[in-house]
Amino acid sequence: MTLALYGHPFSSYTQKVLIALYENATPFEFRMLDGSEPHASEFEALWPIKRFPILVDEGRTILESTIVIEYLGLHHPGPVPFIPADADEALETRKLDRFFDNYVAIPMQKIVFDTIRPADVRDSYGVGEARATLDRAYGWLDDTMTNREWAAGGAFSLADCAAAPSLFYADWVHRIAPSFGHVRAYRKRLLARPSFARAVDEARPYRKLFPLGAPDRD
Ligand SMILES: N[C@@H](CCC(=O)N[C@@H](CS)C(=O)NCC(=O)O)C(=O)O
Repeated sequence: MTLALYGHPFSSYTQKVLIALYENATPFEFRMLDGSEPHASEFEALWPIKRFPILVDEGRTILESTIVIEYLGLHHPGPVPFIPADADEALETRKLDRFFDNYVAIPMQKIVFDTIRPADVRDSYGVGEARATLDRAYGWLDDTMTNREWAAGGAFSLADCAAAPSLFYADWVHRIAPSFGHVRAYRKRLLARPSFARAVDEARPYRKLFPLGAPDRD
């Protein structure tokens, strides 16, 4: 049995799933999406939407990073359960996962993708909205993290897998202000977590690809 993950080490959603795989030392084969064949064609045939990562497990294709992590918990469990057994805690975990994807990662991507558009079709209004969303998200998260070590309030979970790369890159494109001390401290804790530290290190060679220019830190 071989799990195959199609993705790219510098991609935030790929890192979200890599964290989960590394947390439980789950064996898998990494299929690099850098435009080269045969992975490019295989990936497009499996998921015409062409958003990565995707996981393939013995012919079954699992789409969407959150679903991949839920799938790993169900079919390839390890010591770290990404969804708590308690139903209410599970809801909180899924809520925070949605928060990081929808209100941190998506506005962060909006800002990044806008810079690689041709200059005459840039969307400065949309980028302004994305920056405002990030400010509101940082504020809400700062309150939420006041007494929390990990995002959902209990152990390390799916929500932290989502948080780590989204806050990592969001801070690069729209700095988390010093007034959001709980968010900054949480981002630091995530960077110190071995699973995410490994993903960050593996992505270092690609920093020159960052369209806004990677800052000289982290
Ligand atoms: N909702 C998707 C989002 C995945 C996503 O946006 N992936 C980015 C890489 S981080 C991507 O595929 N970008 C390529 C593109 O937009 O063409 C998930 O959770 O897996």
